[in-house]
Amino acid sequence: MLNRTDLRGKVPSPAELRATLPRAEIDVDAALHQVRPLVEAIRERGVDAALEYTERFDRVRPETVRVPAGELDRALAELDPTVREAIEESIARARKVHADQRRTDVTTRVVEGGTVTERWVPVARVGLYAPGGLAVYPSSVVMNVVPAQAAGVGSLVLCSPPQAEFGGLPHPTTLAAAALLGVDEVWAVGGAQAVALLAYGGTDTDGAELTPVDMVTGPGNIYLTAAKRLLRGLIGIDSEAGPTEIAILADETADPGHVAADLISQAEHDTLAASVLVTTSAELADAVDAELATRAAATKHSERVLQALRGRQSGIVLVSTVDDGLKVVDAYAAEHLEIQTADARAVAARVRNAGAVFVGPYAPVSLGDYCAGSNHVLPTGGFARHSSGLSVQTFLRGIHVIDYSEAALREVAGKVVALANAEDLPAHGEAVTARFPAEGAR
Ligand code: HSO
Ligand code: ZN
Repeated sequence: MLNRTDLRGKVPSPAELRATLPRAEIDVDAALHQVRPLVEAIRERGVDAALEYTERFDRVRPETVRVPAGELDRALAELDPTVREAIEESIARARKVHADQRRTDVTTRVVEGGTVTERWVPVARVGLYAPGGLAVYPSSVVMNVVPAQAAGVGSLVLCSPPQAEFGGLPHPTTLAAAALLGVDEVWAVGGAQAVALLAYGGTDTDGAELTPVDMVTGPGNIYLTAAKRLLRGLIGIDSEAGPTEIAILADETADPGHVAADLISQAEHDTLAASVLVTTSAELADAVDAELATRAAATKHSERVLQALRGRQSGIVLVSTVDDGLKVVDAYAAEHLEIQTADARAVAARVRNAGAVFVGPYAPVSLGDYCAGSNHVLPTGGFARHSSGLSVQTFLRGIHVIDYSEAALREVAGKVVALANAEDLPAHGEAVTARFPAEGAR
């Protein structure tokens, strides 16, 4: 079922590995051309333009783009109690983890009378995006909102596309999740339009104002990603989200049924989703393949799953040792990495590149998607080599506060002048010596 790459006895360098390992190619640049006029139109004509694009792409035109508060209450009242309890559990666990991520301000006494403090200040206003369409992601509402709230972001607005079948409102479970999280500003706008409207702001058909945001986070399709890329700078963005990836590093101790179920779980997201097994055991590889065949045929989204598993982005990589396997998964830098080997904890501790690591037989990626307490907005496409998933840190800025006394400045004045002169920027030095005229310079 899965493509095989045999690296037994010969693991190439990380750079070579990156070139050979399966990975979906997503051409965001191609989407930029299509998104640019849309962004321009929304900059010029705000909500009117956003509604035109909404009609074209979502085939529905909401009466007002701002979702009336009563609709949030209604969605919550009508939410299935079992789902409500599950969302509440997901929120509670995520809040626990994210509360511990809060940073405290640190003051360093550099010299007597001279301190530098790093003050962590939340972004003032953030736009969060929850996709609609094919999938409904109330869990992504949780994963975006919880860290922003834990960081202390004062103003949060959620955007999600309007759905024709819900009378031009976003999906009711998305609205209910927002209500449970205490987010009361929700706008029914999706994709690239949402990012542009959040960045530029606008006036609704009934006069309600959308105040521009400082930052936009949340996963979406390639057009949304293109809009984020175009507007980056005017607004801050999280890392670009591509199709979901799961890599599993397993040895002969892994249960092939579990491995197959986990590979399928992420393949369910998208035909471009990547499911990669890296294993030291050819027997396990065969057994997983067999399990995949039966399970993929039986699962609800069979067609999508099969396409993802058969795609060039998915596959099995055979290696000689767990050490070699670690080299492979580090080069791949998966969004999600499961370790299903003997002594999984020790192996997991050696991983350098992954969005999140799931340790041992009882930590499937689906647990992390919903209820582990960890965040599920994670770097894809190998970005885990240099980026992290969403966290409280995403929504904080560190401001350096420099506080020096006269004596402390005097003590280092000569060094500043020397560096200024070395850079041929003497006015920099003069800004210091001007404070000490008695010392001879001005
Ligand atoms: N696995 C996805 C998140 C998700 N799964 C949402 C289910 N719902 C990307 O980490
Ligand atoms: Zn998932």
